[in-house]
Amino acid sequence: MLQQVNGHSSGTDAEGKASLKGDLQQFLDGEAPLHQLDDLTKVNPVTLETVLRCLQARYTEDIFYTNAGCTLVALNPFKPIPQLYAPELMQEYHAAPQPQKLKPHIFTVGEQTYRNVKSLIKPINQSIVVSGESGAGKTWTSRCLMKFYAVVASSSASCENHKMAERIEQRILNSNPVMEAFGNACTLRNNNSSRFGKFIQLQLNRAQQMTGAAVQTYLLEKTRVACQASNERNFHIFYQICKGATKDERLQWYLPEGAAFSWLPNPENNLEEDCFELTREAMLHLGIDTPTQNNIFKDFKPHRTISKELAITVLAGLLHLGNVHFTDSEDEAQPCQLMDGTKVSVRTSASLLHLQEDLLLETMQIRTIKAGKQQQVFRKPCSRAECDTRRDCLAKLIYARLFNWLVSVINSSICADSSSWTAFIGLLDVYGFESFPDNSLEQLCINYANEKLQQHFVAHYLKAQQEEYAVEGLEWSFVNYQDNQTCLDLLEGSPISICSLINEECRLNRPSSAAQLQSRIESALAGKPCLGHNKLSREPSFVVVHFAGPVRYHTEGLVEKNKDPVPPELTGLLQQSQDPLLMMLFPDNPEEKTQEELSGQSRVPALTVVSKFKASLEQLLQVLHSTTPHYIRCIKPNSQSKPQTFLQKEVLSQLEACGLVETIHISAAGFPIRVSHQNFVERYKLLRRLRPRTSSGLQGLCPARGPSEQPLCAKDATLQPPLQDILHALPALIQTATTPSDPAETTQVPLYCGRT
Ligand code: AOV
Ligand code: MG
Repeated sequence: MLQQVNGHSSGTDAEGKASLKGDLQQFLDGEAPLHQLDDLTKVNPVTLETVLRCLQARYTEDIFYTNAGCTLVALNPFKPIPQLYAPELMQEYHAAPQPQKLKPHIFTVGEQTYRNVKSLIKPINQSIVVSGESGAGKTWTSRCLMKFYAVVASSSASCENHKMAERIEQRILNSNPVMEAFGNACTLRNNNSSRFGKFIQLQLNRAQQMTGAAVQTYLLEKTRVACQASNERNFHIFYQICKGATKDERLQWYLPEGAAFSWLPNPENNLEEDCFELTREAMLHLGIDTPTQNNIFKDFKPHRTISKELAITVLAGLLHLGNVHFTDSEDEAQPCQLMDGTKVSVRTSASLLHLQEDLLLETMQIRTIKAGKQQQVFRKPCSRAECDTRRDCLAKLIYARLFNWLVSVINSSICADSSSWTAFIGLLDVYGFESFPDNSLEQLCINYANEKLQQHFVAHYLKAQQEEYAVEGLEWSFVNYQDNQTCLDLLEGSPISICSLINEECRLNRPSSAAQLQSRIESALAGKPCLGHNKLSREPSFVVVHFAGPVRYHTEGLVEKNKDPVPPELTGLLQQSQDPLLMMLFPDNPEEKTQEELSGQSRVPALTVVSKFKASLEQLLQVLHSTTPHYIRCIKPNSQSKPQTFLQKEVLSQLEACGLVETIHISAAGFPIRVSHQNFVERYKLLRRLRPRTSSGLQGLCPARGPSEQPLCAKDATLQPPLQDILHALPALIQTATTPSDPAETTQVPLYCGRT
């Protein structure tokens, strides 16, 4: 149960109102330039058009951050602005008595969360949800916030801890280039698009020093290793090794200059992300390689001390594997033969992966089936398409495990003992909403994750806050908002949803064509409001009207991708590798039967990709719910990634999709400070000592009330006098308070309260 105190979070009420009214009046009189409005709640009237005009005016003046009530809007400048992220500026926000009085910035949000973890009663975990469509600037923002925390936390460290602190912070920062090299790729929408979701917990002790961090990743788009859409690229790391390897390394990895690889499309595009040196350095700092590093990170298990060269060798092996191509076999009883000139690729790949050449080839060409009570083994030559699928499957299997291994190495390097920290700040950076000409299961999962996050925002802010006012009996005129529940019902609801139908097809394990899946979805979910019309497409597909726009998903290959089957022979093959890294990734231990192996045996129902992803999202949302959330909305001013280009139509659709205007209305009209009874009592009880009162004074306020009892309510006549006393005393108290506002209880906003 919460109490609401109607007022400003910064400065006195009088100051706040005066400056606000001044700004507003000036704006209405046409005196103040629109770009000077730092908070969109000050725009009058608040409409999509006025908000858009204000953002455009600020963008034109190179002002990229604007408050919008409880959220911060971040426009992507698409050009480097070093002074905007300088360490000196970080320190300025950190040192400011009231950072929210400075210009809107991601550092305000960073500083707010940082101060909030230092609570009076018990530290409260914080989270920053960075959202926006693909290419809007989420990863950039998360990276800058991590730097911010690294700078401010190391400045809070005592002298003796300073060195240690810098090391841990540096290691945390070093995780970024490594994870981006292996997990990001150039897509049609973003040259550095994250192809995995990431939630990083920055762990802090009571003294606000960063003691460690933990990274959780979500569903890597592993299909990209073996299949890239036209004009897109594979993961950056492949280009990095091909461009950045030294002469000796080229020899070692069989990567002659200018070599062509089927899985390396568009190598001529030189991106700044192609810098191998940066990844190497970061890997080194994370403890991958060299005995010196092993000494520093003593907690490393011996099997983790794998050199980065080994990882690169495996990657080079995958590139050569991609050059293995088969021809159709005229005789079904005979295996497909290798295409001319590709035998050398099998040999090179086998050599780099430390596998037997003939075994590698045979595993791709021939399927073994166990049948009967005696589990008799039958060998069946695969069709050309099946050979290709098995080759791709090998690559995906290796790459996914390599990525997970890297994440585990990073975690071992940065994770702190749980006793050394008391609270965390969680930074969420997932793949943004995307819609391509060809969308498949990957986009379905990505857009589903974005729907879930939008729902978290809607539920937490737009819905819960208004419902709370009603429960508390406060006067409130309801602000309508776009609830995306109907879309989520279509995607994941019970008993029937798109996810359940795709899962069902996997469970039944029956041959079903893409057209059949389309018609099943159309008939089982007919009439659902978010299922769009599918008249234009010649290929089997269905349309989902997401909060951010409609997306057409092709059904071809969807079920197979969702099953993600791994034939046991493939894992068996990799278990025979003599490569130290592969031996670790594929332990030859029958007790450690993996999900993939089990799924290959088909008698054990395996979890599908969608089910696993859904479960991991639910876990994530549980974590988010247990924190005080803060929101940053990244907006892409144009889809060509150009600086100085603000395309109104494109921005407008993003503003509409995220419900920004509704957010501003609620923030402007709402109660910016929300204090739980217990925290309020704890925090302001000293007023009793300051001003002892008897009948109507502060004495009557707290002692008799526990947290579970009725809340203070503005309409409760018997409590009005003490509440007024407190409100009068608050400005002075806030100024003299040694600690900043208590986290659980304040929304981050509030420059304007319409209910004063
Ligand atoms: P995303 O994370 O939101 O997309 P990024 O953070 O990768 O988007 O941003 C895309 C590109 O925009 C970056 O590579 C930068 O070139 C540029 N950019 C973003 N923010 C800034 C900034 N504040 N200053 C300068 N340039 C910026 V995706 O990962 O695709 O959803 O899956
Ligand atoms: Mg990203």
